[in-house]
Amino acid sequence: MRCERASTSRPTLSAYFAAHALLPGGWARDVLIETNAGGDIERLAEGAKADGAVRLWGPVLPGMPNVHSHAFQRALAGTAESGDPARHDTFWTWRDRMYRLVLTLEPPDIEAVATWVYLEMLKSGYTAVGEFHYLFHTPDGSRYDSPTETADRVIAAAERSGIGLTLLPALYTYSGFGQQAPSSPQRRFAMDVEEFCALWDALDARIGRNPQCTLGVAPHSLRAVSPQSLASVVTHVSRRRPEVPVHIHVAEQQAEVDACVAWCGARPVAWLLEHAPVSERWCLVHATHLDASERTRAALTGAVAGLCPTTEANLGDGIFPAQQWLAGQGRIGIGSDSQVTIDPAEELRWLEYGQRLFLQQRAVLCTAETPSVGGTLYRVALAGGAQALGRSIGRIERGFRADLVVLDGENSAFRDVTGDGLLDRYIFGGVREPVRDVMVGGRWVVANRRANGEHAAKSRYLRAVAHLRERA
Ligand code: NGQ
Ligand code: ZN
Repeated sequence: MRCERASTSRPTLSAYFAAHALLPGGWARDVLIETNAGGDIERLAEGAKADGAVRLWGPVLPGMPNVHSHAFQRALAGTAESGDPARHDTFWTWRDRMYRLVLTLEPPDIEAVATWVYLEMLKSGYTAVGEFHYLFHTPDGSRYDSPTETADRVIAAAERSGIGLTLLPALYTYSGFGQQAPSSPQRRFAMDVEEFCALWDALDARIGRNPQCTLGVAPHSLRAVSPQSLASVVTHVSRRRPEVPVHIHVAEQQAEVDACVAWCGARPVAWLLEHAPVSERWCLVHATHLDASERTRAALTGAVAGLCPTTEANLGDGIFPAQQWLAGQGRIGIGSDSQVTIDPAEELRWLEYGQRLFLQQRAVLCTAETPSVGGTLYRVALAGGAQALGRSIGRIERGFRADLVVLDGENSAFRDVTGDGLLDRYIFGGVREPVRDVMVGGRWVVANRRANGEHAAKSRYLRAVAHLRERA
């Protein structure tokens, strides 16, 4: 990935003027945002004059981080929705279908699908993504000449689209608790700790210091690693980079919880809290199944719960106890995971709706200080998302990346409303195409709803998907 460096001479600033912008201290009026050549916010003034600044077309939000993506699964979205009344369709039968897709993707397909998915993310208001990447080997399990072959494709896709990337290479060694041998389709990603650490080091060298891209690590799940391999990879990467984000799928399915209890006598989150240095650096993806003690203790670590409400609904995972989690100071980030939905507003809406349906209440995820549900959810997901992705994002503030989402000020939903009411309309108002323009790292990547290179990226995506269907 190209490294944008701030020039050592006086940086050229670009100036933008927003009538309304969501700043860390709250909604502000007449905000002048100046960005430097390195893509950071250099200056910020409230109650300012527009002067020569570019006027933005609507209310301005910090771009939303997407903490959990498997980009390639876009090719499966909407194709696995028929069932058989005679048998239960479950997460595990869906996973068999997903694995069939896994065995058809060649590196150019991985790049074409990811590029298009990242453009879709940008158009919907995500400005950064955590790509939980595990398709490292060839479809028959042999190794590519370059161990970073497929990760390079993900990096290239992020670079071409313009989205900020936290690459999360995944260690996947076993098919189940107690170090069960990987299944046949898992040959595409199964590897041991030694091979994984060499790969991680190669990626670390490849990415280097880059304001648009950073590296994390992802022990896939407690099912897929052993206590020793989990400890080894976390120690290895932390020695090189103590601040590195650690992401893990943790308690998504009840069957997974049951298998964990059968293996060690403890539930997965309880086991993890006992045996791993869970902290603010960690993102507990699909921490769906928590008992009261796990919930309280996990929230206190400062780890982010990585929630993907539309995927969790699609896969029949269960409902995360978001009300109690937030009441216990728990942190939350949102993700598009299997890409059945690529829209932060829809993830946040379903996070709230899951609680409403379960509790038979309204306006659940809000606080006395922030009575607006939209205002609460958007802020919570910005803070948790930025933390989980380990980059300076999620705030319109000096020194942070200039990642901005401009809502469509001409849409009637956003007229005659200010402050958090805008976020309630955005998330719950049934607004079609609410996002107009998107800036990432000081660069416009979506202008008037069109993403840079959208046409070519879409053709490449459609061609890739057609090939995949032929190969399936
Ligand atoms: C994944 N997806 O890594 O893509 C998983 C399925 C697995 C979700 N957990 C694979 N939603 O869990 O082994
Ligand atoms: Zn996942």
